[in-house]
Amino acid sequence: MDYFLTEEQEMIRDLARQVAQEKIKPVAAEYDKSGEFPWEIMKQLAEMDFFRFYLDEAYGGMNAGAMGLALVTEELSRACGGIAASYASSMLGIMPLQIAGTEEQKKKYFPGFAEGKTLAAFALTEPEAGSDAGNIKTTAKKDGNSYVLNGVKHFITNGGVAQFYTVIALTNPKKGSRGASAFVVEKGTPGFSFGKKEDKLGIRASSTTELIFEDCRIPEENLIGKEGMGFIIAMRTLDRSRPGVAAQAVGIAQGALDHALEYSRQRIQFGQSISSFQAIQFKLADMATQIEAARALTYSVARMIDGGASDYAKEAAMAKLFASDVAMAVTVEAVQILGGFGYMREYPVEKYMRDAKITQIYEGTNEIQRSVIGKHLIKEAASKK
Ligand code: COS
Repeated sequence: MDYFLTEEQEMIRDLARQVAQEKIKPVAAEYDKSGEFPWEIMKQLAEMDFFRFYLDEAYGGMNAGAMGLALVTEELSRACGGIAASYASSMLGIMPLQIAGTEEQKKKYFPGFAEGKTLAAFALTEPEAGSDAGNIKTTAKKDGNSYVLNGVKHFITNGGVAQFYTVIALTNPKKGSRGASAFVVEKGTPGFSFGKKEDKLGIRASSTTELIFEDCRIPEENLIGKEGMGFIIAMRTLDRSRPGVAAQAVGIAQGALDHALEYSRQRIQFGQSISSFQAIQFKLADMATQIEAARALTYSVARMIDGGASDYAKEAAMAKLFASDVAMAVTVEAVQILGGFGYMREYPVEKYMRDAKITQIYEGTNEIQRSVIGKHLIKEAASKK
């Protein structure tokens, strides 16, 4: 389908596709097996200016917006969902600063990020605050010109590898989520350490760890926005990042379809290639149609964000929900087309199925996305009366 991309968007997509197919695809299985962080790939992406795409020109960026980020994330995911997650989570990490950071904070953190010298991470989730994000317990107590952080964040993508972390913590625990604030915390700050590294089903090239804060003192300048704005900043961050998860899901699904289609043309059974059987053709047709619908929705939401829409929470949730369900369904079908070979680690398709699963879970489970969409529908209906 022709999405009438601008020349710049086509250039970004083509470059991402080339890097993904030439540099990432050949090593995806290796990183999946070892679970090691793809430093070498991140270095190459940095050298090719990939960390500039999503930033404003004023800070060394290229202003490619949500659409640029979606195109890159999709292409990287088509080759490896885990490597794409490491890249996209870094963009997630800077979003709170883009939304509510001061000029000083942007000038401090963005230029190095644009050059690919630093990675970032976003830390909201805690053991008792997953879907119920308002139930965080980490505290940030004001003490003179500092805040002192105590608590544990878990399941943090880019944990340990990022140089700076945007962290949501309670400055007024009595107020619950309305007493939450956002901070930037640098790796190496005394009292800030990393706990266990998770051993995951999929996206194994990405690093997922606990963050531990024990009397971690940070300067008051590290507050992002105002005290009490943390939950809203976190929700607005997720509104922006969910189309990125949708793009990751589209890419994973497309990668699985690419393999299944190729295999079906090569595989001979009953004296002919299995692609000549209607049973296989119908599967391929459904997979391709679902992917295109997911892509169209994802790009539309990205364009809505870049077009300056003020509220896109519902549409972002729709894209994430739809595309991730498509990714799961398509990757399961891809394994089915490859049959016994699809089940073997020797073939790349089972990895796509494992990588797809997280897109239905992180940055808000699909049950949470349905709840966000439902609440918006009811609110919109009520406001029309
Ligand atoms: N943009 C701006 N403000 C928002 C918002 C959004 N998208 N969503 C909620 N808010 C505001 C509400 O307007 C409300 O403001 P007031 O306190 O001034 O009334 C406040 O935030 C609380 O909203 P709500 O009552 O809807 O919060 P809940 O505690 O019921 O939780 C959900 C809302 C479930 C949607 C939220 O907790 C969520 O998204 N959970 C999933 C978290 C997630 O995605 N985790 C992934 C980890 S991060 S990778």
